Amino acid sequence: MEEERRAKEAKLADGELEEDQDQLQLLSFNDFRVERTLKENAQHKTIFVQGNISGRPGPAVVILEKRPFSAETIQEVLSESTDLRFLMHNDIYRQYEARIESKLNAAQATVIYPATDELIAKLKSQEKHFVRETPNDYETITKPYIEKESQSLQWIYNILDHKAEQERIVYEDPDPNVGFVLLPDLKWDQEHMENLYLLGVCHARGIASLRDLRLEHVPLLKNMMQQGREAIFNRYGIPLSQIKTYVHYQPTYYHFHMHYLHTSFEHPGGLVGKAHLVEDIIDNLEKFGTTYYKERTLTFALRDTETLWKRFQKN
Ligand code: G7M
Repeated sequence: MEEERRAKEAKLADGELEEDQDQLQLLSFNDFRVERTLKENAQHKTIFVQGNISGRPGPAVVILEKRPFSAETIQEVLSESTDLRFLMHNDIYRQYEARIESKLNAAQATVIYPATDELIAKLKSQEKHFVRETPNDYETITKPYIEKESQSLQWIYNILDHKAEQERIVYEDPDPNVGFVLLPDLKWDQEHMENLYLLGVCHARGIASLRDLRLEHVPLLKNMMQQGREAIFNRYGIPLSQIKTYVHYQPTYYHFHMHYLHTSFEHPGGLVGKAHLVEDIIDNLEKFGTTYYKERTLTFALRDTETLWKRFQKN
């Protein structure tokens, strides 16, 4: 299964195969059958569902997230187009269920097909465990996992080669050493500035993650952080001091990339045990030397369904 996927990826990279998933253009969820709910979160107004698309083998995952209200359309919401169903009255307090017309009440839907077992395991809500990864653990446990079992990087290569999401690019520096592509993260609807979330993907290949960063990468880090923030300010008007930049360790995808979020957006990916501020990374490399991340024991959280957690358990 894993070998098949890698062989297909190699063919795709060589242009021998047309990307058949590109034919999957859904107009509704008519062909989608729900199998199970992987995770739901009332606070974030999200649900992660595993199911099947009729006529297509293997599982698909749908992630639905209700979009926040926006000041621009609130007058349209608070108009005769919204029906009110009375729920209760007490003194000055009245509660209704508001039935808002569908175009003002949209949800963001992300469809992942075909969804790998590893990705499903990652999305499924599970207990988290902290792991302390020594440099030796990295060589003997994490590196073999990255080489054999980590998620495909095809979507990243498609972005860098302008084969996908080309029209969404906010900024690009084509330099092969310090250059990168900046574009909206899959999670952002590009409308609500308080949820602003972009991704910077470097052109340089061979930096799998934080672990591989050395002093020679400081110009890349500074360039991605500074130019990325300036591009966000130029496009969206968010002050530089309100854009936080961090990288994940462990990431899901092992091609170096940076997350850019509005400071008001407290995404779970920004928690301790996952997020490393870019300013701190630069400082550590400059003050403590090029092998800082090579020699450190790094601590992070993994879900107990993740393959990497199982690999750490075996050792
Ligand atoms: O944990 P890690 O640092 O690997 O996070 C990867 C980020 O890439 C997440 O924030 C995802 O939402 C984002 N992402 C994943 N995919 C598959 C895509 C994609 O196809 N396009 C874009 N723009 N972002 C993606």
